[in-house]
Amino acid sequence: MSGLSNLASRRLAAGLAAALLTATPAAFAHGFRIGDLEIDHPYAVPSIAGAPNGAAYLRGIRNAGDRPDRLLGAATTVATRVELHRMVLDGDVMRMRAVDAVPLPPRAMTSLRHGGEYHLMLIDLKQPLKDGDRFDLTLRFERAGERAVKVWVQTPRDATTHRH
Ligand SMILES: [Cu+2]
Repeated sequence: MSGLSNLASRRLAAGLAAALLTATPAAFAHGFRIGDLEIDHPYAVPSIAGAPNGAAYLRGIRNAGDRPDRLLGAATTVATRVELHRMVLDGDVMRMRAVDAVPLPPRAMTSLRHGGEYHLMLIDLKQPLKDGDRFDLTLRFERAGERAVKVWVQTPRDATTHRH
């Protein structure tokens, strides 16, 4: 298959997936459960050439229980370590700060989408992250314990450059 037709078919597949996602969100996203937590669609953006770090996100984590939980950290085979980062406004500049935990209030969905308040920073990538890749990530929760998830590398349509 030539590069062009491959690209065209990938675009078609992406467009089809987006259309199906809009129609039936649950069927075409991927998700995981542990205890009261529903982990919705872990994903990462392709890494920038030469960049030491990458970023991973989740569409959200829904705490369906009555008690608060917290995301305390994560580990992955593709990076030396993972940090929890929070975007904070410093004067009129958005900066990222490493935080100890991401709070997961009961009966609520907490978003960790790109461009949002929280994300996972993949420190010291061992390999570049390319569109279509999958990698393993283990999330560690204060109450629910540990859960291994699969992260999908993809380019969001509204992707912005993430610099560190
Ligand atoms: Cu960050």
